Amino acid sequence: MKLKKLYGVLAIVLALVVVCAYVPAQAADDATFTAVEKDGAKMWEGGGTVDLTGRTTPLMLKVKNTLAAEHGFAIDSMKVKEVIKPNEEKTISVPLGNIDKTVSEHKVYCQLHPKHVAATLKTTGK
Ligand SMILES: [Cu+2]
Repeated sequence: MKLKKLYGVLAIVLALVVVCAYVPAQAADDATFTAVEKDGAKMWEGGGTVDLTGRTTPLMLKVKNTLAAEHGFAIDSMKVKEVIKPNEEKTISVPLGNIDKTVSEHKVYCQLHPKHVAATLKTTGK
C-alpha cells in the first residue's frame, strides 16, 4: 500500500517535470509554416491566429522547407521576405513594429514562384 502511494507520487512528479519541460519549448513559436507539395502543387502549409493584445515580444514564426528547391517566404504586412533553402528550418522573428495592425489576415506567400499556393496568418487585437 505504501509503495503504491510512493509510485503514485512519483508518477505525478514525473508528469509535472515532463509538462514543464514541454510547454516553454512549444510556446516559443507563434505559428509554423511548411513548404510542401500536394498533387503537384507547391504550397505553404500552416497558419493560425496570433493575439497581439498586450503583446510585447516579437512574433516567432517557424518556417520549414521540405522540398528539393529553395522557396521564398514573404509576408508584406509584416515586412518579411526570406529565401528558405531545401530542407532548411528556421525561426523568423517579426518585431511588433513591423506588423501592419490594420490587417487581420496576412498573406504568407512565396515571392519566387507565383504559382506557389499561399497561406494565411491571422492576427487579433492591437
Ligand atoms: Cu516557392
